[in-house]
Amino acid sequence: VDPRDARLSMAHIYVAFIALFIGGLAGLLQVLVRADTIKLPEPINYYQVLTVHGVLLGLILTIFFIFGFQTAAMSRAVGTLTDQQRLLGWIGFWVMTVGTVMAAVMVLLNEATVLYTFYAPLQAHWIFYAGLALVVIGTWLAALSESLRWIQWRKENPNQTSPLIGFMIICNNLMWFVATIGVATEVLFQLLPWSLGIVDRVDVLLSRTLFWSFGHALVYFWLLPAYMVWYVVVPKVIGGKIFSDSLARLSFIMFVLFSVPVGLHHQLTEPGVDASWKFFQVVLTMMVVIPSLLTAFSLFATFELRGRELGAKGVFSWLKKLPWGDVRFFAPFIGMLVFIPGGAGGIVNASNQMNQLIHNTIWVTGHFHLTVATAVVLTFFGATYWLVPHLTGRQLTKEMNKLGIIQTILWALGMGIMSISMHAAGLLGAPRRSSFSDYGGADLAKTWLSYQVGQAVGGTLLFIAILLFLYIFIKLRWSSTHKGFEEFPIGTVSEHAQKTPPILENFKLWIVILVALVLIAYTYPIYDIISNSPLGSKGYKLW
Ligand code: HAS
Repeated sequence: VDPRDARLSMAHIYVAFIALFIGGLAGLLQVLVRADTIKLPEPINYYQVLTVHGVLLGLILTIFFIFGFQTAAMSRAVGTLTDQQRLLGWIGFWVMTVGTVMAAVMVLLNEATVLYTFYAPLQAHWIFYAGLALVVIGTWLAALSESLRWIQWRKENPNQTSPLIGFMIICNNLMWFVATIGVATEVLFQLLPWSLGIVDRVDVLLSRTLFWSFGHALVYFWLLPAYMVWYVVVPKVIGGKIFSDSLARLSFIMFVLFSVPVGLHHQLTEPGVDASWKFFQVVLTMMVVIPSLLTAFSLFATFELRGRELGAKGVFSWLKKLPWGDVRFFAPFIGMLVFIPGGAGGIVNASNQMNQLIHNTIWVTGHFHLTVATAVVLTFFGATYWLVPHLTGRQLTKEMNKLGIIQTILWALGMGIMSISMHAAGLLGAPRRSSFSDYGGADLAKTWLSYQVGQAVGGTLLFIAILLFLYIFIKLRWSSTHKGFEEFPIGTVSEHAQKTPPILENFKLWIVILVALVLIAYTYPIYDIISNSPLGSKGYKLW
């Protein structure tokens, strides 16, 4: 990666890891409070800490890391950014950073204790919403800067298939542009005017619906960069080949099509939305499971083919041939493994009857700690171990590799203990997003206690793992003893794979289908919400 692009990428990564430290500390406080081990000193309250945790880890760590990673990957695989593209990237970075500081200050002042989902009726200071709006605008500029580089490549190489990781970044950015329209509408036309006192009331159902039209695509925006590492980087690290270029592209296109029109599966218990629309979006949710199943198939194939190439004969003996001692493989692999139960939990959540049981319980928190906080974040950690030395002219030494393996094991162990406890307590009815309470000595609440201790043990291990990760990061970034060269691994496609059909790169077609699906899935439900709004005859003047 060109050093000028590397600087832009690293700037994002610094902000991401500052967020990781503060957000992780907030997480530690939460598990300790829930287990009744500590009490927060006045005037700090539980929901304030929960908001710090969710916003910094769910939004800031992920968004900044993803744009840092994508900028570096675009520069490496497609080509160095032009000066204008890089300038746009820097403007995006600063707009996002200013927005983050505005939002973070309001949360720390307890003026925006609205959790990371921030929809009405919880209300924050307008500076928090303005900060979030800037973060979104900044991401658009960052995404545009990367996308322009890819468009330039297409012009310079007509009728050729673009580099796989570049194509994947375009898919992720396209999904992001479309997904953020809903949340930008909510922030600009509902939350900002409301918090500024320009309007007295906003429609809460509309606010939630607009949020979730973005909220589920957000989870795939987190996931797809991890998939980029799984599809493109891991095959190179293990010395194998990408199983199929077409299959990888097909799965990304399916994410583009089906990630946005599925938000209602977060609102299955919402009384104000007609069941038929929920059913329709649940069908689309099951469609968005398919690309993950394609991915699982493709990864198994990559691993097995490589193992066989190295002489494995038995049904599973290829597993033994994988490079278990290499953290660049080990961390993302553990992420993949954990994604199997995480994804299965998602299918449970999306099934209407089972959703009635788990909705708003701590089961859901367990689900997303397996998916985003393990499958995705462990992959990001694994990528950091080679990306940061690559970008800063250093090397992943044997000693750091070993520490990375220990860090991965600690993370998997901590998350395993915490998430299993969360799933179990959730099935017993323990609510999510609540501080410690014995609920007036209720018998049911007593059954949750041991699981809350489990969560505290897991959460403490996780905080230790964060400290170890940051130590490795600082060593890899600044220690002069690590000077050298580290590869940015990009795999090549297997010679047995079929040629990629050009239709997969026909974004005009995919955009038309995507817009049609979003319009079908949301036009009527939103019309229905507005026309039945409790704001009465002023229903159309919601903002
Ligand atoms: Fe989810 C709630 C449904 C995936 C994150 N989800 C959440 C929330 C978050 C989140 C943050 O339908 C909470 C939001 C809030 O605060 O309220 N989710 C799904 C479904 C999927 C899914 C159907 N979720 C994710 C991913 C996330 C994520 C990915 C983050 C990155 N989720 C829901 C629903 C709710 C929900 C409801 C709302 C619940 C409620 O009522 O509130 C699917 O996309 C999952 C498909 C995945 C698979 C797994 C494929 C496995 C692979 C690994 C292969 C492994 C290998 C290694 C090769 C089917 C690809 C193998 C090696 C060996 C040796 C074995």
